Formats: sequence, structure tokens, C-alpha cells
Amino acid sequence: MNQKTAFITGATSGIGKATAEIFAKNNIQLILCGRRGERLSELKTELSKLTKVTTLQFDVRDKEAIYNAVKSLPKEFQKIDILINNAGNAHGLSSIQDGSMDDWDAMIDINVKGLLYVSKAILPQMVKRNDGFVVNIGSIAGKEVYPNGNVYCASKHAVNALNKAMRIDLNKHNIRVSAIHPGAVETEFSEVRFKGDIEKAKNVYKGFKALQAVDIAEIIHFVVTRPSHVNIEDLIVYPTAQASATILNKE
Ligand code: NDP
Ligand code: 8X3
Repeated sequence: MNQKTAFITGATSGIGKATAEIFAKNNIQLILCGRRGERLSELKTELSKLTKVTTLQFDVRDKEAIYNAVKSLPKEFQKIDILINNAGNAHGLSSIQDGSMDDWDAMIDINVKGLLYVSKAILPQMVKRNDGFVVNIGSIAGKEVYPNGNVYCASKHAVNALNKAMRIDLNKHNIRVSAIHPGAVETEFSEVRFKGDIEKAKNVYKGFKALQAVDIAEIIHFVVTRPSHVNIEDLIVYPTAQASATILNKE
């Protein structure tokens, strides 16, 4: 089988990092992206033992940086088969009237516009080849709205819509587009949401067994390794203790 190359945004932590690890074990060549350079270098050192790895350090909000990064790829990484649009976070958890406009900007700029910018930089080569795979990491927050989730939920509803839009527009170009919508996954997500308040972040995952990043990564690997005529459109994945965005069976 031809070796595939995957471009993973948000590879420095959580779901993106776990996906990089599983892809590496399965001989998928990796382009790992994120802002934290030190973490990218560490991951490159570790995963280069298993597969070919290169890293790109950029902020998904910076269009020019994305284009320059993609242009700078070494020749053997220039053909991108799989794009994992994973970079994103929640910033804050406040009622709509109390929300911080900086947090709103961050979520819309990163989760929505960042995903669009990265896709725009990579899709043309897939269209030209008539081949490619895009996996968009949405959220249960893109299917439901929960108290104080307002703008994060709106950003993930946008990802849900863009996932459908991409599949429709790219269908004639033989490009597969899938979305995975996790419930609670124990990553650095809540640390970011609560601006480094570790205790508050830990509390989110207390009293039940949350999903781990590897659980989602295994599913992403399953999705991208289906035969070429199979496209899994949309998956919601919960921990067993969770039944909806707000119903969680905690001890
Ligand atoms: P983490 O905080 O562990 O990882 C987030 C990743 O996104 C990091 O690698 C971070 O890298 C990257 N990132 C954030 N902002 C930017 C930016 N401006 N530019 C480039 N990269 C950025 O969280 P998760 O792994 O949980 O989150 C991954 C995805 O999963 C997100 O889209 C999130 O919304 C989604 N999700 C998470 C759930 C959860 O419960 N954890 C549930 C449902 C969906 P760096 O800081 O180095 O740039
Ligand atoms: C992350 C899951 O429910 O915290 O997207 O928004 S939730």
C-alpha cells in the first residue's frame, strides 16, 4: 500500500497528539502542526522512530503563516492525503451577557476561521489530484447548546455546517469528508477553557470515566482507513457516563 501523509493541526496535545501517535504506529507519514515549538520538536524526535515526521509551527489564525508553512514543506511531504482539522479550544464558560469579547474572538478565529484557512491552503492539491480525506473535529457542542457554552457551541455548530458543506462541494472531486463529535475527553481542553485553573479543569472529569484522547484517535484512524468507497459522515462519541451535552452520570 502507498504510504499516506497526514497533516494534523493541534498535534501538540490531546486528541491531535494521540492521533499522531496512532498514525505513526500505522506507518502514516506525519506533518505535525501547532504553536508550541518545543512540544513539536519532542514529538518529532519520538515519532520519527516509527515514521517520517516533519513539523510546522504556526497559529491557525495567521493566514500568511499557514501558506508559508505549507509552501515550506520538504518535497516528500508535499502531497497531503489526509487533513485532520483538529486545532481548537473553548475559551471561557460564561453567560452570553457576561462573555469576554476576546474569548469570543479566539473561538471564532481559531475554531472556525482557522479551520477554513488551513483547509483552503490544502484542498486545492486534493481537488487537483481527485483524491483526499478531510476529518473535521467537531464536538457535541456542535450538535447541542448548553448553558454558558454559547459562543463555543456556535463555533462548533459552524464546524458541523462546514463539514457538510465540504462534503457537498468536494463530492465531485472524490474527496472524503468526515466529522467526529466527541463528548467529554480528558485533555488540556478544560485547562484552556478555565485559563490555567487546574483544579477547576480537573473537576470537569471527576466522578466519571471521561473519554481519553486515544479513544478518539483510534476512531479517527478507523475512519481514515476504510476502503476508498466508504465515507463515514458523522460520528458522535460519548463516554459511557454521558447521554447528552448536559446529562452526565457522575458519582
Ligand atoms: P487540547 O487543548 O489538549 O489541544 C488543543 C490543540 O489545539 C493543541 O495542540 C493546540 O496547540 C492547538 N491549538 C489551539 N489553538 C491554536 C491556534 N491558535 N493555532 C494553532 N493550534 C492551536 O484539546 P483537545 O485535544 O481536547 O482538543 C482538540 C479538538 O477537539 C478541539 O477542536 C476541541 O474543540 C475538540 N473537542 C474536544 C473535546 C474535549 O472534551 N476535550 C470534546 C469535543 C471536541 P498549541 O497550543 O501548541 O498551538
Ligand atoms: C468539548 C465538549 O461539552 O465541553 O467540545 O463542550 S464540551
